Amino acid sequence: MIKIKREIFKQIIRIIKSYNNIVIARHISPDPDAIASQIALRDSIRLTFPNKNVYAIGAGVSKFKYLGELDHVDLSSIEHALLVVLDVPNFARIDGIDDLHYDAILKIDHHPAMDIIGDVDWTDEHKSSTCEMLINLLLNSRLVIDQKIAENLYAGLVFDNDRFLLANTTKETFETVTELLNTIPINISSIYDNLYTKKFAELKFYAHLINHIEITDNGFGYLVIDDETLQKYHVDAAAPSHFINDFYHIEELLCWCFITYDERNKIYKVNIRSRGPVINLIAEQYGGGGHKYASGCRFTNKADIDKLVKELDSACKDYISQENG
Ligand SMILES: [Mn+2]
Repeated sequence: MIKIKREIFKQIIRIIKSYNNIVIARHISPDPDAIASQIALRDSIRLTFPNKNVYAIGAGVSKFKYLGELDHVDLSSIEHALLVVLDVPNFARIDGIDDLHYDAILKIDHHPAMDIIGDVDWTDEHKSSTCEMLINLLLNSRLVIDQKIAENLYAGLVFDNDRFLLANTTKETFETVTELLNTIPINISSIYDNLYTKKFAELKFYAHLINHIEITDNGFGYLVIDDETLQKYHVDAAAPSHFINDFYHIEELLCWCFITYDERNKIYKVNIRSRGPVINLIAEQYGGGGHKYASGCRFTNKADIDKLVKELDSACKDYISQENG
C-alpha cells in the first residue's frame, strides 16, 4: 500500500474547488514531465469540474505535440486566478506568466524547494517525477482520470526516471505505476514509440557528441555546440538535451555538460548531469537550477562558459579527493 498523504490531497482539492479560473504553468525548456503533468492535470480538472476555466500555458514544443495541445489565452484578461505551478521550484524559470494576475498558488513539484512557496504546497524531492505525484493525487482523490490522462502521466514519469533506470526510481515509483495499471489499461508501446523514436539525423548528431566531448583528468566531460554544428545535423538547440541522459553509465564520466548556443534567442543553454558532485547549487549561480544531479541554466555572456567549465571540473576534483579521503 502506498503511503497516501490524504491531508495534502484534501487541501489540493479544496483550493482547486475554490477557484473558477485556473492557470497551470511549468518550467521553460519543457520536457515531457513538465508538459504531460500540466496537460494531464488540466484535462482532469476539466472532466471533474466542467464549469471551471482551466488553461495549460507556456511555449509549445512540436516534438511533444502527442501529449496534447497547450492553451493560447490572453492572461491579462483573467481575474482572480489560481496559479498552479508544476515541476518548477523558482519563479525565474516559470514559462509565460508575466501577464497573469493570480490570487493564490498551488505548487506540486519534485525539485528541491527554492523561492516558490504555494498557498498549498506539495514538494517532495524523493519523487521521480511530477507525473508520479499527480498519479498519486488522481488515484486518491475525486479528480477524474481517463486513459489519455493516464498515458500522459506514465510518459512523464518514465521520461524523468529514464524508464526506471535513474537513481530517482524508488519502490514507491513501482507501486505508483502498479496502482495506475491496476486502475486503467494504457498503451505502453505507443508511449515508448512517441518518446523514443528518433531520426537518423538526430543519431548522427549524437555520434558527434560522443566523438567530440572533451574529458578532463577529473572525469568531467563537456562540449560547446555552436549554431553551425546544429545546422549541419539539421537539429535545433534543444537537441543536446535529448541526449544528455544517454551519457549516464559511461565509466570515464563523473559529471558532464553540454553548452549549446541558441542563435534564435541569442543565449547559451546548458544541460548538466552528474554521478558524483552535487551540481544544482552551481547551476543556481548561473540563474538555473534543478535536481542535485540533473540541472540546467542559461546565460548570454560567453565568458561564463569557461567559468562554468572550470567550476564543474573542480567540483569533480573535490569529489574524487573526498571519495579517496
Ligand atoms: Mn520533472
